[in-house]
Amino acid sequence: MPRLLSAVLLLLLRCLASTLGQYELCKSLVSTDEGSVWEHYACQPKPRSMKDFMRIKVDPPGITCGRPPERFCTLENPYLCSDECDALNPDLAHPPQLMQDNERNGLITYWQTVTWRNHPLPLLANVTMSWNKSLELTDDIQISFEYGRPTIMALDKSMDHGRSWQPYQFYADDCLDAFNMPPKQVRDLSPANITRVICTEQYSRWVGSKGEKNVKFEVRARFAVFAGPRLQNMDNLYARMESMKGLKDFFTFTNLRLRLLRPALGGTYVQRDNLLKYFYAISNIEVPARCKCNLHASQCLPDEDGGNLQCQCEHNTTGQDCQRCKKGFKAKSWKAGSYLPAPNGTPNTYCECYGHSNRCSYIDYLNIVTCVSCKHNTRGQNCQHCRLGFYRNASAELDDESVCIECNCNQMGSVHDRCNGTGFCQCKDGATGAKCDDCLPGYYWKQGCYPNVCDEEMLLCQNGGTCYQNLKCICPPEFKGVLCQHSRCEAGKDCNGASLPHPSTATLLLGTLLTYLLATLTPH
Ligand SMILES: *[C@@H]1O[C@H](CO)[C@@H](O)[C@H](O)[C@H]1NC(C)=O
Ligand SMILES: *[C@@H]1O[C@H](CO)[C@@H](O)[C@H](O)[C@H]1NC(C)=O
Ligand SMILES: *[C@@H]1O[C@H](CO)[C@@H](O)[C@H](O)[C@H]1NC(C)=O
Ligand SMILES: *[C@@H]1O[C@H](CO)[C@@H](O)[C@H](O)[C@H]1NC(C)=O
Ligand SMILES: *[C@@H]1O[C@H](CO)[C@@H](O)[C@H](O)[C@H]1NC(C)=O
Ligand SMILES: *[C@@H]1O[C@H](CO)[C@@H](O)[C@H](O)[C@H]1NC(C)=O
Ligand SMILES: [Ca+2]
Repeated sequence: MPRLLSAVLLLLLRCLASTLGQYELCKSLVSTDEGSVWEHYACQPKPRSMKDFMRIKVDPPGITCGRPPERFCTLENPYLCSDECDALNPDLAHPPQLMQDNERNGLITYWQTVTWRNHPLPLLANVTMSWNKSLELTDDIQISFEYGRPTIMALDKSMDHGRSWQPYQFYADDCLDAFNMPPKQVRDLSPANITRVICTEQYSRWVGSKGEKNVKFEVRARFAVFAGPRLQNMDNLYARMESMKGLKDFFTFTNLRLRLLRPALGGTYVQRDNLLKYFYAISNIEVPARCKCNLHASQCLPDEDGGNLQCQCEHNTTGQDCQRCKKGFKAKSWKAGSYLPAPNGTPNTYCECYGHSNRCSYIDYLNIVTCVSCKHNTRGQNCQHCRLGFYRNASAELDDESVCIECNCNQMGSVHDRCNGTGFCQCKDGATGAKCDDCLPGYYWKQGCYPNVCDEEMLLCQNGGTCYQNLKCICPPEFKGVLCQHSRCEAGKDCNGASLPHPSTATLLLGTLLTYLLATLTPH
């Protein structure tokens, strides 16, 4: 009964976990026959708007409008130049923080740059967003431009806190002209090249400054390639995250950078006589993401001092991204959790490969996660067994490189090259010893063990023969047979009439002849 009860409890718990949403629970107390124990699951924090935690920096210095105060015009009506930007007047200032504020009462607030007074020098601006935390995109990045979207811009990302950068997506009204790239859309991408960096013309063409304000980095459309159009099959996406190289990393970042390379032009060429209508203005940057906690935390909270996000690590891990083992838990190598197997994943506090592999893979039809390419002659789901032909070194830990010792079975003496848990090989008839390189009594070794032909006990050589290395009897000339048991003069044959092949026989005959001659010649 208690077993049934605990099974029911476990089932209830799993249901609860699934109503909570996937991977929201890191562990739970489960009753079993042995009392209450913790069950551990792969877990991740909920997505949220990361706008609230980003630090924004704009470059170059002086790019923000209003110092000194200036006028600007609109693209639709170039003669309407009544708008003003003044950094010192709160009602007319357009500082960078207006890209991340929470707008109220329908009042749109925006950061605005200086106008393109220096034409034909390009009007360039960088907007760099930093979080000091690894994040994973969960939905589209959306940048809202007032007064028209740029005709050329690039989105870059960094995964190492700004030390190195890589392009994320290019945007232009003419991709070939601006970046020498053919225009693409996410829907042109196949599952295999979904992480390709593309240039898109979708968000850069002139549609009127109020027509469409948003520029997106499409996350949802990329997820949909694996999870279906309504993202109904997230399990499939998560399975791909585990198996497809670079997929998880593609959505991971610590910093983003918008490089604004040419402002909206109103659908025509630059009109040099009115450069006050060319500038950039961004009202909002939406970055829906979750903290990357390597599937070891379900909470991610700002710390007290810096306001930096910090995973609340479980599974005896620690670090900003739960990327290390806690002190005292170093015996096991650290490992990220896995989304697999569905539905609860693996916290990987026990999907260990004992240091013999650094790759796990999901086997669909078995619904298990297993180590792949186990090294050091190990094998098994956790590289916890020795390969055939090897046995476990009893004095070595499982994560020792010399945990598996070669059986070294003698090829001639053993049935096959495998051995048992203590290194004993399986011997052929007559062979013995741990490696089967010895013979049992009554057998001799000659590329394997063969029954003795002769010996000093039971299989004695007869008629004066001598036993040579248990292999054969060396018989006196008159005898033959395996044990020299047959006389050469048997069955009434005339031994004397035989030819004289042997010098010793000749000597013998000569002796007999001499004796005979002497006997007849000597007078009695
Ligand atoms: C923007 O960032 C890029 C890449 O780091 C840099 O090469 C460029 O000079 C920056 N542009 C401005 C206007 O600061
Ligand atoms: C970034 O985060 C790390 C780890 O939480 C912290 O030690 C460091 O001071 C932070 N840096 C900044 C600039 O906030
Ligand atoms: C992605 O792959 C598909 C088919 O494999 C190909 O048609 C398409 O051009 C590729 N896209 C890019 C951007 O390379
Ligand atoms: C973490 O360490 C504690 C204390 O040793 C242990 O009881 C617990 O089972 C560990 N948790 C995991 C997920 O390994
Ligand atoms: C067995 O493991 C011990 C401890 O690591 C090591 O010193 C020893 O050499 C290993 N034995 C063999 C035969 O490899
Ligand atoms: C291996 O075989 C040897 C010899 O038959 C035996 O003494 C030993 O107990 C076996 N070891 C195991 C682990 O089966
Ligand atoms: Ca705003």
